[in-house]
Amino acid sequence: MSEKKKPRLPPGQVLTKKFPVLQKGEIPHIKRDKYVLEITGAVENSVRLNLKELGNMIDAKISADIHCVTTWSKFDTNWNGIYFTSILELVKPKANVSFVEFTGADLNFTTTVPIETIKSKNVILALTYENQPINDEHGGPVRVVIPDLYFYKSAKWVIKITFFEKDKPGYWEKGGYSNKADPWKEQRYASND
Ligand SMILES: Nc1nc2c(c(=O)[nH]1)N[C@H]1C(S)=C(S)[C@@H](COP(=O)(O)O)O[C@H]1N2
Ligand SMILES: [Mo]
Repeated sequence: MSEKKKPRLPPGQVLTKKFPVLQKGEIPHIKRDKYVLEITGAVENSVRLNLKELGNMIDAKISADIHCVTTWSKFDTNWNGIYFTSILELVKPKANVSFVEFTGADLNFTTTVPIETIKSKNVILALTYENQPINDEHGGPVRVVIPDLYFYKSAKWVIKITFFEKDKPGYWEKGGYSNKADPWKEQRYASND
């Protein structure tokens, strides 16, 4: 008996070889030597880390297929960065923490995911794309990569990570997009949840 194999392209998606650039507004241009990431909220140990400190924490390398809710997918994108399990060890979230929020430098952009999501071994805080520092268009110097969810959950230009006890709707989520965002379940809109 052959097991039914999961297709590589989620339902309703179209494969592209290009790497489209997508954001709600203007592309922020962050000075690499001024960049600071604040990690705070319901944690024992809030931290502020510069790019050099983050670079020293790199411990992850992933190859991921990514899926945008506007229907493009791209296979085999390669990123290096930091596992969130390493970040959790550093900041020590309080016992009742259940969500994490990412804030982009394009202010007002936020997105949240359950804390379980970021413990996955294919979810990272990325510092390189194809072994080069991430450019401004794709969210440099630091972005999130969560391949298992529609790509709007993968915040670009992350300047703040906040741990919460309760969820808070993010930018696209407030606009009617799914808070769960599972491409395999085609959870594009809140009405699909
Ligand atoms: N800060 C920030 N992150 C963001 C967005 C945004 O508007 N601002 N858009 C999201 C959306 S909808 C997508 S598809 C991806 C696009 O990433 P890319 O431009 O590297 O392809 O970024 C996500 N992260
Ligand atoms: Mo998107």
